[in-house]
Amino acid sequence: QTEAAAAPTVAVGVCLLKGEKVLLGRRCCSLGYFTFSLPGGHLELGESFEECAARELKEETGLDIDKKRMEFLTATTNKLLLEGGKPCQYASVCMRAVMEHGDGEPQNVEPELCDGWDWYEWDNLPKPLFRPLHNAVRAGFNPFHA
Ligand code: 8DG
Ligand code: MG
Ligand code: MG
Repeated sequence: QTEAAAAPTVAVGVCLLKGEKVLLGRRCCSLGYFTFSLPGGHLELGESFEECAARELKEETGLDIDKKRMEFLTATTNKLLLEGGKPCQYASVCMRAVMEHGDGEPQNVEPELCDGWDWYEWDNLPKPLFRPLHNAVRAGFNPFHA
């Protein structure tokens, strides 16, 4: 986000499920450095949540999942926090898609931002989790039963 980020931002996280597992990647950018995060990013002007989820997934993993396969989950949050001393507000939306035969494997398209993608069981998530995901898990969120 730019200098004058006075307005709230909308963030979209994507729970990509494969069997009993969910896709996470370890971040290697400054925000949430070394934590495991869902693919995701910021909603762009004019985008639907489904379009944003499909675009971010494609940009970050190379996977082509049609926006029609993106399901809206009701696990939304709206948080005011400090980022580098500045107040930032994130409204976060969570989307879900289920991997199908022929979808291929995720690639690490943005190696400057992510160490790599892997599949993890929800009951055995890696640590530390990216803050928004950590908070959701602590609040009882589970994309397999949402
Ligand atoms: P973009 O420029 O591609 O739009 O964004 P990005 O570079 O992919 O951004 P990001 O840091 O991955 O995510 C954007 C913001 O969204 C980040 O500041 C934190 C917030 N965020 C949530 N929930 C989630 C989530 O589940 N996954 C991700 N990746 N970000 C999330 O509030
Ligand atoms: Mg992105
Ligand atoms: Mg991202």
